Amino acid sequence: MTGAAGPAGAAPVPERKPSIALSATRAGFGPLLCAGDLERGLRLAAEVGFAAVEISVRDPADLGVRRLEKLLSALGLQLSAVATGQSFYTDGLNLCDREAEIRVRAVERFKACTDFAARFGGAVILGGIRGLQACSREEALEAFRQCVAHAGGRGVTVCIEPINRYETDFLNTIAEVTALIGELNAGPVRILPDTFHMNIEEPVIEDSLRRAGALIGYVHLADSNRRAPGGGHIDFAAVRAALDAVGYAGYVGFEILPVPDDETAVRQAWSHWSDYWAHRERGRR
Ligand code: LER
Ligand code: MN
Repeated sequence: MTGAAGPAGAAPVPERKPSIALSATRAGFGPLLCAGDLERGLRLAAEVGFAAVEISVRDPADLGVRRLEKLLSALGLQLSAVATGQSFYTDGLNLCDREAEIRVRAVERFKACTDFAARFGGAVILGGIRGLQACSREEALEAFRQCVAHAGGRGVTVCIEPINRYETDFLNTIAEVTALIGELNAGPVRILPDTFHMNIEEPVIEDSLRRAGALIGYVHLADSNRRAPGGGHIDFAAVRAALDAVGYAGYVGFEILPVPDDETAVRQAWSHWSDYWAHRERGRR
């Protein structure tokens, strides 16, 4: 992947692409834009300039795949990733449930989301679908291994997201996910750092990003209050510098609240991208 030229004598900045998180369905989980009106979200993302969208999917069976293919292609958008948390938030399917049968159903749903991601060339996110850890660590690892094996067979990367302690009791930090990836000892698995969660869990966000290094496979950007960057107090210049330092070249996905409303939030995210990232990278504009 070619990078944009950096300052004279400096290493080139890796190319990254902006994406924004939408939802096909109305979601209990807040930071998804145009939830329940995916077409509006796709049109808005494209009009504003995004190169890609991340779609939070409850069950891929709910979605018209052909229509989505047509829309994405007509709008010139890529699918950066499929988010899977709604399977837990809406349907109670938890990869770490106490009941083996629920874990099996959660793995099946994750596989269906992975097949959907494969069709569009995106990654699949393993975040909220791990719910609260009610099974043993070995049982959780076994469920994760099945998810990763299925994804590997389809050329899809699984991005495991550390999520803050107020949302889950399992895998809150970058260090915990790094250790887990070592234990899984299976590919293709990467870490998905989300700046909102990192602001709660990591002593110094940029130091943890540097430590994660080449394991970073996708990034979620949101400010300390889940608004678009600039709405809170995270230092995004430091975040960008850390991603530059580790040579991260991949999607940078905004996962933000529809505050004050969907359209304003999409535009605020784009304006942050333009101010902090796009002048150093090749976006669509
Ligand atoms: C999902 O990407 C996320 O960040 C979590 O807050 C979901 O629970
Ligand atoms: Mn996230």
